Amino acid sequence: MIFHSTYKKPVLIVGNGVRTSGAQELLLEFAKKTDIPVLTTMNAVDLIQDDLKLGFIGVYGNRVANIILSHTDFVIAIGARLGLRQVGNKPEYFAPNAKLVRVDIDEYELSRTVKADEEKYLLDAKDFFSILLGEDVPKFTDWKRQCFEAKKKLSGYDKVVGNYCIEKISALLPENPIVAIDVGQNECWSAQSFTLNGQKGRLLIGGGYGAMGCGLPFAIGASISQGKKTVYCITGDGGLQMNIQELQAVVREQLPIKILVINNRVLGKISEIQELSYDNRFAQTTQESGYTVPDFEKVALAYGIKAKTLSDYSDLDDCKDWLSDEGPCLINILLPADTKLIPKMNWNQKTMKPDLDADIISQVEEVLGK
Ligand SMILES: Cc1ncc(C[n+]2csc(CCOP(=O)(O)OP(=O)(O)O)c2C)c(N)n1
Repeated sequence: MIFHSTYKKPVLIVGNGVRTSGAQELLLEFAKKTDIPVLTTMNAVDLIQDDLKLGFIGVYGNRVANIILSHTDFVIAIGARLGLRQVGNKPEYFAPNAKLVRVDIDEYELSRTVKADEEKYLLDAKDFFSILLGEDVPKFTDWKRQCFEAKKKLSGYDKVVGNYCIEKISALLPENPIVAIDVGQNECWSAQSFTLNGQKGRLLIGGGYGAMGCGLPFAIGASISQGKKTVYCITGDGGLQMNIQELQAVVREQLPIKILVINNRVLGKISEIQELSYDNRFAQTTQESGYTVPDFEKVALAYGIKAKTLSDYSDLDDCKDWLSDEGPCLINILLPADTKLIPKMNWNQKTMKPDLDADIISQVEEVLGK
């Protein structure tokens, strides 16, 4: 028996293991049957859409997802590593009031302890969902409603230009797009703010590997594996420069890959840390400190790929046709160099930066506390 009647505010945390085990349908069936709120890891943001989507947990996660975690009394983590990026470096602040159940097929991951009294199941996610579906689990409709009310209250917060840019891109893509994403701020903005149209779209995220430069090769592999299907590639300027020679593979193989460069002309994820945590001591991350970018439009044109530079993401409407035609393209979207990635979990605390108004936080706490 996994569920006990004492639990009033349970959540699932699902990781990409749920997809690799082929358990997505079972997850949806269980979530709909029980109304248990579902949170995801960053790698698994594309598992849950529409009226079930609350967001992802962790260091750069959606604030509402992390706040819900602090209110829950029961967490079942399935196919989710629960590593440092998800838990933070103070495990006692991770779901502090909750009993934790962890399900994984990787014995090594389960050999780590997140909470002293956690319950572990060395099981395939599909098998575990079959067990859950066989149990007599009550419905948690009120708790789910509270979670979505909290999400609504926070919906106007924690957005910067990178998030708006991703929202704009996702609004222009067709149903069920395949989107390959690089590493850095662009990756986190995508995870935070991409809305997939349809249930079968994919956001391919390298996640824990942190392999800058993966975006374009990821897109090439995804396109070829799907019979040269259209794939959208979201990348930073630094990531693109790491494997820029693969533009030739796009041309040679005639792949309809649409490259969207989120170009802030800095190695943003790192320059931001150097600014905020190292007293503005930039090193090889900004123009003044030894990092520069080429004119990506000209580079793409030299490879024979049509390209355009946009000084504002809102001009993306002008590229609508390019996003749906048969050929490759590169759209170089300029963002301010000082764009920040928010919110971010405070390493030694249970809160996220920036602090929000005490009033909105207490409203959210009240909604979830009822
Ligand atoms: C191969 C590799 N080198 C370095 C890093 C460390 N790193 C992570 S994000 C990042 C900056 C990425 O810059 P950019 O591609 O311009 O994206 P942005 O963060 O500005 O969106 C760096 C250097 C890494 N993850 N992988």
